[in-house]
Amino acid sequence: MLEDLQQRFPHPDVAFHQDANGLIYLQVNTTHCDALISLYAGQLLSFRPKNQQQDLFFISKQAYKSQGKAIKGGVPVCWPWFGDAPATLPGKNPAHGFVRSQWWTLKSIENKEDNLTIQLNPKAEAVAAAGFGHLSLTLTLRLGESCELILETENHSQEHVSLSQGFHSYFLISDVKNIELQGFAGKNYLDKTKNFAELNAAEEPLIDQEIDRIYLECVEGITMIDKGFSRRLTIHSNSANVVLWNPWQEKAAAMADFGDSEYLQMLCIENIHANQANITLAPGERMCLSAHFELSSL
Ligand code: TA6
Repeated sequence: MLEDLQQRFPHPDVAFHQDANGLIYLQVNTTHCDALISLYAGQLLSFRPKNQQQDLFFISKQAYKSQGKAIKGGVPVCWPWFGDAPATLPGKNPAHGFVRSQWWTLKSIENKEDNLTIQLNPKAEAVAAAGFGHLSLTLTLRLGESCELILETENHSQEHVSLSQGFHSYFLISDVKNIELQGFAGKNYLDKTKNFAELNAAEEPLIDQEIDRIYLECVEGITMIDKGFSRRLTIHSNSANVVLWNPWQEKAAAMADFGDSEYLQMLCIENIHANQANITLAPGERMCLSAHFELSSL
C-alpha cells in the first residue's frame, strides 16, 4: 500500500510513511506549515504554521495507534453519529461513529491557491458494511498558514436521511490556567456532568474542573487565548453546536489512552451537528460541515 501511494500521489511537499503497527501517515511540509495525517481514521494529527513554535493539536502520549481503535488527539472525525450510537442501529456500536476507527482512502493531493489541499474518503466497503452505503463522505483538508477541514456528506438514497457528526478537535494548550475563552458567555448549553441539564452562564467558561458542555446555539468566531504560548486561536465554523470538553483529573486517570496529567495540556472544542441539530439530507442532497482554525501571535 505504501509503495502504491508513493507512486500514485507524488508531491514534493508530502512524504508517506508506515509505523510498526502498520498505520500509514502523510507527513506534510510546505512553505507555510508542517502537518501529519493518518490514513487510518482519516485524521489530522498535527498542524503547525511555520511562524508558530507549538503544534495546534494535542495528541496523547498514550494514544492508541492500532487498527480498530480511535486515536486520541488531533481531529477525530465523528460520523454518521456523534455521541452514543442511535438506538435504532442493530448490534453494539462505538460512540462517535465508526469512521474514526476505519481505514480511509486518499483521493487527491493538489495545490490550490496558497494551500495544499488533500481529500480523503472512508473506505466504501467499511461504510457499506456498517449499513451506511447510501451515504458518501469526503474530508477535505486545506493546509496553509491556517487550516480548514470540510466534511461533505451526500445522500445517494431515495429517502430523507438524518445523521449527526462532528470534528472532535483536541487542542494543545500550555496549561489550563493560561486559557481565556471568548464566544460562549450567555449561550445555552447542555451540561453532561449534570445529567444534561440545560443551563446558561453570563461569564465565559473557565477550565478549572471537569467540563463537558454542548453549546446549543451557533457559536461563531470562538477564540481561545493562550497566554503561555502567546497565541490566539480563532475558530470559524458552520456547526450548529459546540462541545467544550476537558475530563479533568479523575476521568483522565481512568482512561487507558490518556496520561494522568495530560488534562492540563489539552482542551477539546468540537464543532458538531448533534442532539436537536442533527442534519437531514433529502434524496441527492449534499451538506458540508466546515471548521477553520487560525492561529495568531499575541
Ligand atoms: O465530546 C465530548 C465527549 O463525548 C465526552 O463526553 C467524553 O466522553 C469524550 O467525548 C469521549 O471521547 P472518546 O474519544 O474517548 O470517545
